[in-house]
Amino acid sequence: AEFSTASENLKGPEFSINSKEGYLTKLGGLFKTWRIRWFVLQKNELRYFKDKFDKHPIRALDLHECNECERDSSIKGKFNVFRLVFAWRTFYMYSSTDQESNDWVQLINWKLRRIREAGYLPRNS
Ligand code: 4IP
Repeated sequence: AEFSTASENLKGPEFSINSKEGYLTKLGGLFKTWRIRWFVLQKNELRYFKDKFDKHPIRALDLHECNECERDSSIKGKFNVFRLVFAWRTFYMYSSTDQESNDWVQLINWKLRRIREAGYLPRNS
């Protein structure tokens, strides 16, 4: 299904209160470059796009496979960072405000708790 990103008020029906989208600056994998990307969290999937109007995500992350999402203060000179830990990679990203990062971390953790409560444990590798 499609949803409009043109206005905050024009979301499709699947874009519930448990969804979130916005710009985050993320760290590259092997090559450590910070890039601004459009992130969309829907159901148990976090996708990021090169920009807001792209149809195809750069990557879709399945939260079933996520081990942890926490605020992170290990990166010098970057504020509001949080990390998303998978067996195969840890993603680092930050938003422009402390509140915004907390909102992402809280919503993702709410989803992670629900996944755990449903009995799902991430694979080790
Ligand atoms: C890229 O650096 C971007 O940071 C990519 O992020 C990242 O891929 C690449 O990681 C990194 O090399 P340049 O833009 O300078 O080429 P994005 O995909 O958001 O554009 P990830 O895996 O983080 O998406 P490696 O692991 O491919 O080096």
